[in-house]
Amino acid sequence: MAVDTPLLDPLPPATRRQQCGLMLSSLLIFSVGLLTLTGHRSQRSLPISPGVDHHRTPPARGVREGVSAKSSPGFVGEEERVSYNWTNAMFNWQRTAYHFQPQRNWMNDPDGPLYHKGWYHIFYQYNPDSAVWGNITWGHAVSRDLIHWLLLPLALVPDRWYDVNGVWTGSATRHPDGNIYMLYTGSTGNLTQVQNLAHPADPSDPLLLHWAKNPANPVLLPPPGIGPKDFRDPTTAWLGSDGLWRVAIGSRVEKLGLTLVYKTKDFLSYELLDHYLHSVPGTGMWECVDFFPVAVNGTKGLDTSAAGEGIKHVLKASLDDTKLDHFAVGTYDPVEDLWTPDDPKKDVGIGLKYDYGRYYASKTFYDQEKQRRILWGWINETDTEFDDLKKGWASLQTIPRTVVLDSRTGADLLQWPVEEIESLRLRSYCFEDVLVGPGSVVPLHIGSVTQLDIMAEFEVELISGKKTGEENSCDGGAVERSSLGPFGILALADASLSELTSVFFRPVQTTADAVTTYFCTDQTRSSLAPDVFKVVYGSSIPVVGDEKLQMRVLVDHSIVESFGQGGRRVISSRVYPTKAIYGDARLFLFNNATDANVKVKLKIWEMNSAFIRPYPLDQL
Ligand code: DQQ
Repeated sequence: MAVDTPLLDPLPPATRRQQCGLMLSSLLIFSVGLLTLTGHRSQRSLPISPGVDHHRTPPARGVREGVSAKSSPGFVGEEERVSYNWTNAMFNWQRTAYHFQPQRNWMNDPDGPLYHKGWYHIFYQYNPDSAVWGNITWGHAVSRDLIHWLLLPLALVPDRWYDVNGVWTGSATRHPDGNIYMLYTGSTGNLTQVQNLAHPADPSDPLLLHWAKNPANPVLLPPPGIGPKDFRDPTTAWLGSDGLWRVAIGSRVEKLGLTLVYKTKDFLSYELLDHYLHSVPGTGMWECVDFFPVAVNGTKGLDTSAAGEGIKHVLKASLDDTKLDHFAVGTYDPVEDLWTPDDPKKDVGIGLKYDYGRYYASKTFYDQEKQRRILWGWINETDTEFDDLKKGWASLQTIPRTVVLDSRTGADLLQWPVEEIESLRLRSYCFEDVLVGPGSVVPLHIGSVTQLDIMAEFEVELISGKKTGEENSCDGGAVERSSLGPFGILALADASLSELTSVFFRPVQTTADAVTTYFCTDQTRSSLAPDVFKVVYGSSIPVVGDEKLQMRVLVDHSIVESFGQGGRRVISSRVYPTKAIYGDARLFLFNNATDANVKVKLKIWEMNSAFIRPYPLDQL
């Protein structure tokens, strides 16, 4: 494969790699890049062309069993697709290097995260037998730093009548007396969803290797009026001033998405409240509800039971209908056990999302060691299950993110990769004041670009009169030009720009005095393969006061995780390039504005791989 075409190779070698601290004052700009960028729009659609290697999409098993379909959204319902001629080298490249994933097979939701005696624990929905959803158990891993992981034996397996069809999602509650209560959903032989309780067999074991199911299981059955397949995913419990714990469980009544609340003293017997914590018409089944306090001011996380002055509460639901995690910030009344959104127009399911990309079934926990709230989220594949079976694995977890209320807007959350990820940073490169003119692509000559942590800051300079009435969304992708954007980075691009994943801002002059900015990821050209899902993701993003436009992008092989304005908006994408892999992957800046220059400041680190391997149990 050609490494550098004349188009991209005019920089003298001395300017290619600048160690941090040196200024890169000028870079050549290639306006032909614009033509290259605009010439591939047709790749956004994925026609099924006649070919020899057709395959059948496996039937969605999750729906039958009462949970979301687990196939890629673009492929559900399609009977046949063309299969790309993937090589083992391509499949091997897709495996991530510093995101958590088991060694093989299928993983979905994070479960019961907690910190215990010096170890972070993550449990996860896991199929030990295959790379597709089914036969769900709880995988288990521990870490000292949330980055390097040691895989432990399965924590919970479907071996009782009340979970024989799957040990589904659940949450941990740490009692002030030191006990851990693990509540999880079991799917019974007739697919009824019930709630069960498990305990560490030996709470003094830092690894929490063995788990015991409570003899009183199931501790909760679907209440009257709730469908047997609409009752799942208990939250971490929070303690009320009456000394009783509250547990929330997601459900629906027809299209009314809702959260039930139970009170309990001992996690064995429960009283169902006669009202919902909250409900939103038209939102359908709420899976994986999460409910937690955030400080109005300050950067510390709060214990799940914190309530009162200076505290807001976040309610999150993973919507079965949208396959996205929707949240709202609001006020919790701990006496009435009611939660009210601050802005009813941005209620759960109709307002903000944690992540505008491929992201679902998230869960937070309070890290009492570092007084922070940490958010885990599941990132599924967007290729076909057929290819996942060939690869032998599917899906990963995000880098754990701290989550706090955005004190500048008062209405958003800020999600940010835990600081421990910085321990993976290797060689760094600084680029100062890179000028990218309208319609230009600028190569960033650094070392390997498949494992990166990129911080970029953009200043926009309008070079002609203001224009209003232009495209006002992410929908047009990186190729839809307007006077002020889009501009950003092209990650995982090949030298000829036939494959690229763009992460960009699009400021739009909505009125003579106001600019609305969008933060977007365009995957439509991320791969030449026809059998992967390629869309444009994104959202408007508040830019407050004199803030510059800032993005952080974590590139880790087939995942590109992007944070705009300090994590006010987040987009996670899965991408499967065929050419822009290994040493043939490149990184570029681009500016597709018609009437603006952008000046870019970048700091980029190559990232080490994390150790994720089995715990050496024989050495215990
Ligand atoms: N995954 C679990 C369910 C949950 C769904 C089953 C969300 O408990 O509702 O694997 O992805």
